[in-house]
Amino acid sequence: DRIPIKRALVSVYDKTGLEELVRGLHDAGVELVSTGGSAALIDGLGLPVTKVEDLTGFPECLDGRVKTLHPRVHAGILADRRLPDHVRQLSDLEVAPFDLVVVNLYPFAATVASGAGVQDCIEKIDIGGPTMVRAAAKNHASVAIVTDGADYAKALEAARDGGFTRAEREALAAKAFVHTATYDVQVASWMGSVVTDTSEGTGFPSWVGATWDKAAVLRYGENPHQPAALYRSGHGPGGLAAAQQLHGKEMSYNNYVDTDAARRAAYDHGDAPTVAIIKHANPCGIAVGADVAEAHRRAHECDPVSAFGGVIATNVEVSVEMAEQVAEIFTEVIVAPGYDAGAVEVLQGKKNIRILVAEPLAQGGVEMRPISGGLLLQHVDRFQAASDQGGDDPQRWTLAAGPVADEQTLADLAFAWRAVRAAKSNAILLASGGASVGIGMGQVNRVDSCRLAVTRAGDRAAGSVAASDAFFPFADGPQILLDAGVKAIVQPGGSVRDDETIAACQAAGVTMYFTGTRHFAH
Ligand code: 93A
Repeated sequence: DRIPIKRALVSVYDKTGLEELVRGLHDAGVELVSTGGSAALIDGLGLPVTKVEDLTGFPECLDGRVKTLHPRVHAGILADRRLPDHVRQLSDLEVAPFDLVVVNLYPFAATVASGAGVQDCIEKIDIGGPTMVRAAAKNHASVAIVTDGADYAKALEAARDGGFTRAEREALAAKAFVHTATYDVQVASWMGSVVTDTSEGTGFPSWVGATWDKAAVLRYGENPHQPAALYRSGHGPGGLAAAQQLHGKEMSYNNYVDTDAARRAAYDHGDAPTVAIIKHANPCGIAVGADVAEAHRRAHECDPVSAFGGVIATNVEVSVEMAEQVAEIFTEVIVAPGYDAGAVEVLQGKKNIRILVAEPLAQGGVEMRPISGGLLLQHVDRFQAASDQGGDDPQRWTLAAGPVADEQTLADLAFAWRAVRAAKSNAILLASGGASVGIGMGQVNRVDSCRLAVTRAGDRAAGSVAASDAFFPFADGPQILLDAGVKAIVQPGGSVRDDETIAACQAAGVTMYFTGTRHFAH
């Protein structure tokens, strides 16, 4: 699956190592095509080179903004040579394909860091470069993409040895997409802090509006002195941002935060009717039930004091029976994928409750969190992450102490393990019969979370099971659970002091499973 390198497109801003690369490519019989500055350097070495302008028949223009943005370049990169039709079209159009693309981008981040002015920074936003990089990476079946000088030696070796293998081209393509994604995040976060648009009174950066659609100006943010708005992603599933409100006051910023957390918690238990009650983005009760009304009763029982003024989410339609229960309790928001006939009318009896319909939570995706001067992106945490060490499926857990759990205990452990990640770390969740009975969360050490969970559970701690979102670093936390009468524990394991926790469980005759995988939520 090697593809011989016969023709290479070279367009690099940073010319470090370029001489050695192009000499080597030339010696290996590779034809070179290149942009202005890069072509001049190659020409200066006395090597034959085709200028992109000569290839396209179109001059580099607009101060270099348009150099390689031309179909003669991009058809040569994007043709999938496994497809006879692509090969035929190239030949009809008299476009020769590229086997190798070598690009490094305008130094945007370094220009910003040098203190350059806004316009200079804008000129350093590379457009043609990432376009070539992404095109070549997409078409890695036919083309190898090199974006890093550290890979030049490999490229030379490949040119001499019949080309890169498919696996090598794939790895280079993945690296290239990371490179362009990082680059765009640098641009986006710089624009966010520099190019601000205060015309709408919110003081939000204009790129926000370029990326998302403004859906509502909120009364205020987390506090009354913070201007706030809701933006909706123009792509993908609508989610909470596109929820329909059937009743009640306007949604507030904090309502959205809590409702989002509630939905996450409610959609973690598969098809089982599930109810999560959230306050300040943390659960004060999560339960599954034979029906949604039962799930709600049991979620509410976990911590009725905290559930006052809470946000309720379900993963199934709200029944009239559940609506009657909710109508008894002061509730800020209820969100569900739908409502049985008559349920909305019952809820509407409460003037202030916000009633939302939102499509089921889509799993997966990417989430963002801004930090000062930047933006963090990550894939959303998900279940069933089977790893070499274990996974979320109880079948993959390792028995670390005590007897094998009976079916009911294992089901409770599985529920607790799924529910615990709805609480902010450090999180300890006690459960019994598919309902949380005590949750300790958001503490800066795991011992306090254990204490909190046990205190909240009261006499329900005895005979319950416990889940910990990450491993116990010491046996002190588990000892609190054991002293309270917890009958089984599930946790990731992996601490250097696991043996102390195992010994404590053994001494108490309590079952403990290791999942080998953790679910922090900060
Ligand atoms: O201004 S651009 O965004 N427009 C383009 O069409 C284009 N094509 C290549 N920048 C473009 N490039 C970039 O030029 C490459 O990413 C590379 O960083 C640089 C190489 O230019 P030269 O070979 O003239 O030094």
